[in-house]
Amino acid sequence: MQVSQYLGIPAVVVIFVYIIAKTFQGKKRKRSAKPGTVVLHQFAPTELCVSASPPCLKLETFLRMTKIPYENEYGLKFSKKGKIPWIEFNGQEIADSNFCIQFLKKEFKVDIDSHLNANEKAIARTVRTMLEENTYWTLVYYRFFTPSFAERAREILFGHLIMPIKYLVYYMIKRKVKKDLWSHGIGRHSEQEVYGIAERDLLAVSEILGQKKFLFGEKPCLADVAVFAFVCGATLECPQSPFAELTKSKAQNLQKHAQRMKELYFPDWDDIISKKPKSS
Ligand SMILES: N[C@@H](CCC(=O)N[C@@H](CS)C(=O)NCC(=O)O)C(=O)O
Repeated sequence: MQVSQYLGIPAVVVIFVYIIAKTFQGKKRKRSAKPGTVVLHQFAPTELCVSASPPCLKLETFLRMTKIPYENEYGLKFSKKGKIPWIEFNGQEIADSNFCIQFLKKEFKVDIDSHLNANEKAIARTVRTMLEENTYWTLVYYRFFTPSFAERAREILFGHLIMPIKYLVYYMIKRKVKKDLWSHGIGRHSEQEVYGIAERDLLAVSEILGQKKFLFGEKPCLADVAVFAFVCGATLECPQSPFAELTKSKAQNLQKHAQRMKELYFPDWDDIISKKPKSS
């Protein structure tokens, strides 16, 4: 017997819309932070990663590198553009990690790319954009369409919801992700082709990095932050994935690079993940 037969379809729809609204809107959009402090809206840490989301981890690492005062607001409150992460600063809301970084660079007069020459800046942008606009989607594919990981993804994102709701919400999100992957184009390829794309992207980054400490020498830049964020999300968070395999074999320098970044900017990594702060 279906629930709708007990309650009627309109009641089921109303309850469902109510729960979804509560889940995604939160009670209060803005939180009060001290003037001059950035509020970073992002997903809560998992037991493996400070943030499983590359754009979130990139933005938090940038804040730490530049020593900009910030507070985390963990949850599923999406920006006006419909994505996470986003920031609030002195009453303003800025969406999209790259627009947040642009804003913060101006506001705090910081530039983590100032040591790069014009050619390096061009390569850095190319690396970051490839990881964020192309390789990222191979990770989304892995997370939502590898059965063993999909279960974990459901718990990470919606584990705090009650039993049937988390399955329902996850089912809807998975359908949306399938459409997103199709629209991007990557969703039209076979699994083998998708991971082939990921491998070629990551090997390109690995080649540029070579034996250097960071992409352009001794000092990390924003592209290093993007590499770090992607590698953590794809390997620490997904230890059984083809990405993790690659960083254990042909691209070991990427894993070492991530470890270096982690030691520099997240000495408290284990502390953060062991406390498992919850979404608000
Ligand atoms: N270009 C954005 C990408 C952010 C992004 O893709 N966030 C994902 C989570 S990792 C998201 O919010 N997805 C929800 C959606 O696409 O509807 C940024 O750099 O902030």
